[in-house]
Amino acid sequence: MSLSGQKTTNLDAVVVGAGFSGLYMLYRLREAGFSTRVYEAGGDVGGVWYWNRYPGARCDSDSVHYCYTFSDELLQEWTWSSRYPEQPEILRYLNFVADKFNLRPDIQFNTRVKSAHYDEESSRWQIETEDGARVSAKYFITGVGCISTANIPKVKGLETFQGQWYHTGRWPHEKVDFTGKRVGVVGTGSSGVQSIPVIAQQAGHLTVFQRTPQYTVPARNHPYDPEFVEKTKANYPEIKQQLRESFGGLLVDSQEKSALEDTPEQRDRVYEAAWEKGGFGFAFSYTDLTLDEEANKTAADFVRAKIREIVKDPETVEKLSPTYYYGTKRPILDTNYYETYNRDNVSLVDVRKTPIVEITPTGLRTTEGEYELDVLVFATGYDGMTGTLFNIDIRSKDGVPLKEKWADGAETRTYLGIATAGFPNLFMITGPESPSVLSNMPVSIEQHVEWISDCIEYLRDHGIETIEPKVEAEEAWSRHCREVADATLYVKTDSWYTGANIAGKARRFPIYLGGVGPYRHICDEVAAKGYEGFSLSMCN
Ligand code: NA7
Repeated sequence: MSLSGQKTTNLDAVVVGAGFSGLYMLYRLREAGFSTRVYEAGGDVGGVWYWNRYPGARCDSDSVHYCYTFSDELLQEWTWSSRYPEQPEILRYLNFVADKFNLRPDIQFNTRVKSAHYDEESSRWQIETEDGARVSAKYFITGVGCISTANIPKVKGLETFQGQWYHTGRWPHEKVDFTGKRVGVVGTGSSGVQSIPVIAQQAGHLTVFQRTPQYTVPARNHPYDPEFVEKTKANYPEIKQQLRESFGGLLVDSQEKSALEDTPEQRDRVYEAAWEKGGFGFAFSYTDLTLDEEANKTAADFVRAKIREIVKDPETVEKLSPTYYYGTKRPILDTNYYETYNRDNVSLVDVRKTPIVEITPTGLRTTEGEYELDVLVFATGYDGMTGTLFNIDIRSKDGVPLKEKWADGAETRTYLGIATAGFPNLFMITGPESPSVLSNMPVSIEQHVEWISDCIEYLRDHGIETIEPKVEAEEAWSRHCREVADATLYVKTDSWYTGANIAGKARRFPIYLGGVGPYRHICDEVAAKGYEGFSLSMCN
């Protein structure tokens, strides 16, 4: 019994989140015989694909690679319609997975985990949900996603707005009708770039409020032809292996050389071919685009030239032309993004030059003037990487909140991006300092889930009660992670990767850039050496 008189449920594992991570974690743990419950804040499965229902939302890794590969049967049964399907299709896929493996009975929806405190005496996590239920679990596993806590700017006057306003990551289930309306979109990251061309087709007038212009490359989405699907399904064992060994969890044509080894004419041909093919291949055209300033400039110049070629109005070209290092914010894929600015019903406001002052009952006011709006869309992103973890009051064996442990310093401080010292039996799927958001997420998720479930089975089979990183192993990993990042241009750009989009957030680069394949080998070696770098304590 808990102090409140409520009965405490005892489980082997509690998993937070029923997206790609949580669904597979549940499947693996249940298969291994562990009693497991998943808590999910949303009303159904899907994670990011449950919440992100904005117009134009779609994946930007090829769908045949943006999926689970753990079940051959699943790979054969599910057929993707196109290269980058829209959100409803991806959500249908995750529902299909949940039904196929009968996962729903162990998922509690509409339930947010409020706190998870480690109790050293019982060697268990004491978990409380927002509705007051208490659960005790040996293992606490977060599958909360890296970008799931919406960043809604604290603009004066939002509560006075008489129109409708939405955040792309908290989109309503009902269709939002923009027909004939005066719409404002704030933000031009992936969500803005995907939604702007679609909204523009319906809106009476669309005003885009842009703070940082972006490099974006055509997605070139297209339906898959049946022959391609058949061939892919036949080759999945090989594809799966290639994805797992690859740098980014993607299969792209990349040239294993510096951009500076080619002549300007050769480079143009390479970039043009990648532009025509569409997708993330452009970002991998050469090996040093995010390493070397001069190499980077060649890709940046190419995209800026494309903007000049596509967009008719010179003033808009000027506003749309990015100046940061190409690829150091999340690369974006689009369908007719730059072209959209040639429409008569679309205008672009540079809110870096003329900042947003307030939202009024009838619109949005910048230092330059007021824009009358019926609908306002915030495509303003997320408190990424740590935001959602910090929303849960996670406390160490010494009662230290995770948020406090990670408050200061140049590094987030994890071991392998999976665990953190002081928090025994806590596992983070695609946690900070793992490849996570700079990889094709399902590939990284599968790797973590398999590593974690293998680890938990090992603990059980060897009579081990707890596992926890040694401080020195954690320090070495965090340092390695930072050193790899410091050798790149990523750290020189303000982005949600570095936390610069959230006021007061520690500025770091909590993503491992050593590559998905090499990272997998590091993790496997740690396990093969009996979980080297972890302290293991035996059951009494
Ligand atoms: P992003 O990529 O963080 O983009 C958010 C955009 O919103 C970006 O253009 C921001 O400008 C802009 N922003 C944020 N706050 C403000 C304020 N206060 N005023 C004006 N503009 C603002 O989020 P997305 O949802 O597009 O994409 C998230 C990830 O989802 C994406 O990277 C993929 O992994 C999928 P900034 O660049 O910070 O100047």
